Amino acid sequence: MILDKQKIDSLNSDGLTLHQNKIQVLKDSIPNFEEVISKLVDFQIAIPSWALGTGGTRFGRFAGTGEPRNIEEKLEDVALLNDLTKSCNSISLHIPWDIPQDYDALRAKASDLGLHFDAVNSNTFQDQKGQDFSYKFGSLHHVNKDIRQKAIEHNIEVIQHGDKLGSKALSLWLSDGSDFPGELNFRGAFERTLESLQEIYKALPDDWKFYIEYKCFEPHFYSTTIADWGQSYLLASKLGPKAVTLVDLGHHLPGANIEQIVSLLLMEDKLAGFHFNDSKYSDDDLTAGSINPYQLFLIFHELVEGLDHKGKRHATDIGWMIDASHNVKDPIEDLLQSVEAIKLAYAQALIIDQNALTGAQNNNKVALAQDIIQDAYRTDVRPLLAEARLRSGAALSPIKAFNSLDIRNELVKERGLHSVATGL
Ligand code: LRH
Ligand code: MN
Ligand code: MN
Repeated sequence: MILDKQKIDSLNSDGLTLHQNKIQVLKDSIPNFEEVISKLVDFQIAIPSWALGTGGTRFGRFAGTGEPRNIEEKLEDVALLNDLTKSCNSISLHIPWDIPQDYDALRAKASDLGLHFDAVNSNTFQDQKGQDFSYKFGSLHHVNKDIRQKAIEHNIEVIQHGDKLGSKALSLWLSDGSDFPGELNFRGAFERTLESLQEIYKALPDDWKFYIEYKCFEPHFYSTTIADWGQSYLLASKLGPKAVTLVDLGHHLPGANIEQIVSLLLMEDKLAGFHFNDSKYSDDDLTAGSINPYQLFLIFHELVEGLDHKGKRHATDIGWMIDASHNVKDPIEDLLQSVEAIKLAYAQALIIDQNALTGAQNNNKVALAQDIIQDAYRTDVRPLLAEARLRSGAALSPIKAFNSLDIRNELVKERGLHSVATGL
């Protein structure tokens, strides 16, 4: 389904007067107003192919309706998201949940839709049909060299798929770990993982990055071989400059100060980027900003400050992606909410008075420092996002547009009620 631009324009004109009143207030009060708007226009967030169908949990999945049945339809869903927001112009594929067939045709379709391919993800956390070996006891850290080799080869194949599609990063989440004390020699597991990663690293094209994601637990419940940012950072440092640490917000122990982790990784040029989501307990994969929007804002505060300090570009020098999906919401609406929450946190961070904050910090004015950042956090920046969307030809209110244009029912008409997203 392709969105009719005229319908978006007509919805936008309905809400225009109210928007103009709201934006005027912000124009008058934000000194760097135009700079903020242009940064918001530039800021794009990749959509993971697996979030376009309902995610489910280990206890079951309640399928949605009109889910995309193949990569082409997944691209179409991302294009819908992008037409509504002009904030998500790429898709991240997961191999083998997505297996590209005709690379040229896929690239052409993506470019017709104004999209490109973000990082490609490998998968050695599941056995695939017909596989004559098992990842039950791990993959890249496995004690058996042949199984490690299979996992290495899979990652190299994923690079090859991505290369043909124009991706520039391999994203690796290694589920390898152990469930019981005594099961695993930690040092041996780490050394084998490093050796396996070195083989994969050798196959990376020069202009690629290698994202190494960490996760504190699950599917294993005693140890995980890449459990935290220290372990990922150690591997990334030993591997070389192309290897960097990926932060998935749901992959930390409760209470972790994620913003401080982000600040230090950025300082060391080792921050790959993000998998945005939110959680109350652990890897809940809830909509970004749905539980703790203040944490998201504090993370963006460190990002903006750190990227500016390094003279790096916000939009392109870090990999921004959503990794959230759930059982109960329409996946497109859910992703629209995540995109909105991420960009709100970014906008709030952009309007912090950095000079005043540095002054307060250098004079130990604790209450003042808190007030400065909370002043930005408590500003209603929703009209800034709406203005950025208006200027880029997107919808003033994406979720309202999704519902008034009855997009899900249009997709059901095309794909049927019971279509199931591949890989889920
Ligand atoms: C692991 C993880 C990882 C992806 C995705 C499917 O929990 O977040 O980023 O592979 O799940
Ligand atoms: Mn993730
Ligand atoms: Mn996860």
